[in-house]
Amino acid sequence: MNIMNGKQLASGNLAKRFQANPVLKPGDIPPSVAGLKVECLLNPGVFRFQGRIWLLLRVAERPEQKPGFTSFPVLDQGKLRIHELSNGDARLNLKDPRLVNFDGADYLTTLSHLQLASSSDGIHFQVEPLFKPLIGEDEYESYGIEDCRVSQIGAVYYLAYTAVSPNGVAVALRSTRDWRSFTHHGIIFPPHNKDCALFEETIGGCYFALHRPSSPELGGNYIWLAESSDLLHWGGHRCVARTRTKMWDSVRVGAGGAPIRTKAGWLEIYHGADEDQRYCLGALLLDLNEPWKVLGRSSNPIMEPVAQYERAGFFGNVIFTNGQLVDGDELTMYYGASDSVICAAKFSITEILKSLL
Ligand code: MAN
Repeated sequence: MNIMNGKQLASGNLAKRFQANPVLKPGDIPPSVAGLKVECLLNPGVFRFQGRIWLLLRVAERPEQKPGFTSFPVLDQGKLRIHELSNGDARLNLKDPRLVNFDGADYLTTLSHLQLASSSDGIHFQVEPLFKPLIGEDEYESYGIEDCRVSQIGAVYYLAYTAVSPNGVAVALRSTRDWRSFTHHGIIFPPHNKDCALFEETIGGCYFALHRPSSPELGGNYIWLAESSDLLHWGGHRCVARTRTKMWDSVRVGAGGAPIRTKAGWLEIYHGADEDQRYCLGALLLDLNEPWKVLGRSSNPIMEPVAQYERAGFFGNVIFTNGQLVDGDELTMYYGASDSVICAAKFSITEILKSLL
């Protein structure tokens, strides 16, 4: 049974939230340049390195908004440029707080980069100013880089993240051994694609990735599986999880962090959103040797946005994860709450697996 703020939660909720939530919020990090404000700190990648627990934070910034105007930053050949539009302009559409639509073209309200923070206990994090932030580097990243999944394969950390630009929303890859020098491999899944989680070991000699292409006219926002011999060139595409009408994941689904090896199969925590853009978490269980075979899937969410910090914020009613730590049966999930702050919760892997039966 889960108790939060004295209230008992629905049985579908298996999460034990940290008392210290949020563990990081926008005020905990200075803006990357004068004139910008950190609007949201969210959706961290998670990994262990040199005996510590690390988060790769998504830092979303924009200028302080002046009354009557909407301004947002973009990168123009690596240089920061601010666009400013009058709110009175009939061509401006601000319906979705994450997007600026002007004259039919979409921009993002914030520009995101990635910054490292570390901790000895997984609760108290310090931002690591000596580690350089990762920022958008080329024409495919000029609207920023977001929601990075970190997968460790051998001694190499692979960073699969969302690269946003006028070319669309795509998945790009960088890799590092020491978090100081990086190899930028470019786009691995072209638009529209995001939510890419690389498996941390090969299966039958192949690398595997979950990813989320979107097919707007026919089809939808579904989780696909791909395989590769070098992590750069992907084929063998298969759709493994579609949205489900009238359920909590009826409009979009997308993978969370790297799939977790269990005796029962690969456990993948994923997000699902419904018609009201309410983002919950559920689980998928994939066959250990044939990961395109789905052995189980949550009928009810394992975690729903019910805490105050999950219900209200930059984009309310959102729990979004792209990283976790596993220690025996204990899974520590880090997540963005309401696209505003970073929180954490613990789960028992056994309890998640039982809920799939
Ligand atoms: C999309 C992405 C995420 C974000 C969610 C909820 O999936 O933009 O970064 O957290 O929407 O807004």
